[in-house]
Amino acid sequence: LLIFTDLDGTLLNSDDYRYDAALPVLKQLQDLKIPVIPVTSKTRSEVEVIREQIGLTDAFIVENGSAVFIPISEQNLAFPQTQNWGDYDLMQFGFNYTEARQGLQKLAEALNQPLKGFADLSEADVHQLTGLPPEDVKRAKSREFSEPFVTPKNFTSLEIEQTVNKLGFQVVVGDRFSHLIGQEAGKGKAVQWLIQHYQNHQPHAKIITVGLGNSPNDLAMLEVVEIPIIIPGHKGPHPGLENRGWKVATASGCQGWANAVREICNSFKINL
Ligand code: 2M8
Repeated sequence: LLIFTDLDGTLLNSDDYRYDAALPVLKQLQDLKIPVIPVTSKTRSEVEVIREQIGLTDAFIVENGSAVFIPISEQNLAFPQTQNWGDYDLMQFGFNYTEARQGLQKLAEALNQPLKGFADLSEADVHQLTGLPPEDVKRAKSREFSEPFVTPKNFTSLEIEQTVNKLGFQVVVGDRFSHLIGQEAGKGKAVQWLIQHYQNHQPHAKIITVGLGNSPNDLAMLEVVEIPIIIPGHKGPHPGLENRGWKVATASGCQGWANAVREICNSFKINL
């Protein structure tokens, strides 16, 4: 079993970023050596802190599928195509941050509209927009591959997407923020790449992939796993994820995550 999971609104509650209800399940998964792989809009620096807090040790995917970080201590896995990045093997799909910033400037020109990226926002602005505590704001602002910007209200998602694509970038449009990422990046691509490498390492194993997400920016990930699970918000599943026949967890946030993962594991006779 390989478990791919979004963080905000999925493993972490959307309002208070808590994860306590999922801790017992996470601990059991670690004991059973079942990898839990974050797949998130967050930065490496943000994910490093969360991994440490919740005891995750496996690979993780950051900035909307811009990069996969594989801890070098996982010596047993040989990952070609990667480069060394501190304590990790890095597989980069996206641009670097300077390129993402240039892309945002081009987008602002093409839309003839000033746009505010994370680098243009003060720490106080980001705190106000996200509710993240100050030390986490710093980590959210330390981007390496992509730039989130405040979604402009006077354009449709389609208009933003079409303009961005013409400029040679991709955009993941969210309610609050949109994320400018490289054309080769994406949660689906990064997850597929990582599944392939786990499979290459264990060619005879039947690897079953589970994905958990709560928003349309998780679609690409949910589409490439065998068992996609939607974590609903307080008012139910996000409208962008409805009518796909996918399993919906019985609660929102970390409680829903824990319930759903426990149920899936039990269905494979892994008793949590
Ligand atoms: C941003 O990401 C969220 C989704 O996770 C969003 O687009 O609303 C990112 O900047 C991320 O780094 C940050 O932690 C998060 C905080 O809510 O906002």
